[in-house]
Amino acid sequence: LQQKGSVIWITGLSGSGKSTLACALSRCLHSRGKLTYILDGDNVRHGLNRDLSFKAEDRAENIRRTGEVAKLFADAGVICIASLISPYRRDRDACRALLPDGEFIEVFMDMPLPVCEARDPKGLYKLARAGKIKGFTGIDDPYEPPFNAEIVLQPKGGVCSSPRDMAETVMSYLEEEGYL
Ligand code: GGZ
Repeated sequence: LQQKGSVIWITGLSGSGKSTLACALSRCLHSRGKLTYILDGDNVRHGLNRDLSFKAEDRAENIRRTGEVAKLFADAGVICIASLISPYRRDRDACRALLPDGEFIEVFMDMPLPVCEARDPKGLYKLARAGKIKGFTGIDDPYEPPFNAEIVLQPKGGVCSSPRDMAETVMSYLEEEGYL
């Protein structure tokens, strides 16, 4: 097997484009002959983590389990793309610590809350503003941005990049750092 596994961990608010980037990135990697697997918070919460709520300790457990599974994929030589809000720095850093240096690549979707809230693809921000969802990240629950993410994606001059362009940015990083 030629491929070396790694974990690409995408963190950011709901509606920041994590899942979309994960799909676009996975497609780019496939076209380069790389094997990938996406662990998306929303999906993992329907199966493996369906017993977990959104209170802090359950979010921590959600991240911990997903990080352990991501590590298994990386051990098997797969590029595992994890896309979860993962709002707490400590939980993300614990996942990083599971992997050898250089095998955990943190991607921060640095999207302003108003942009995410305006997108509101599932109407969850609206419900959170109305008090119908309690403890919603960015509204009445914290999000701790990373201090040392390998890649930070943010709008340029107030304009958000397309998913494809964001995927290209990550691909350039992977290329330059010798992952491809
Ligand atoms: C944040 C919530 C909440 C609360 C439901 N806070 O954008 P989505 O809708 O489709 O994906 C979000 C998903 C978050 O799951 P994660 O596993 O990524 O979260 S964490 O890493 O914090 O454990 C959102 C929806 O679930 N959702 N309630 N209270 N997002």
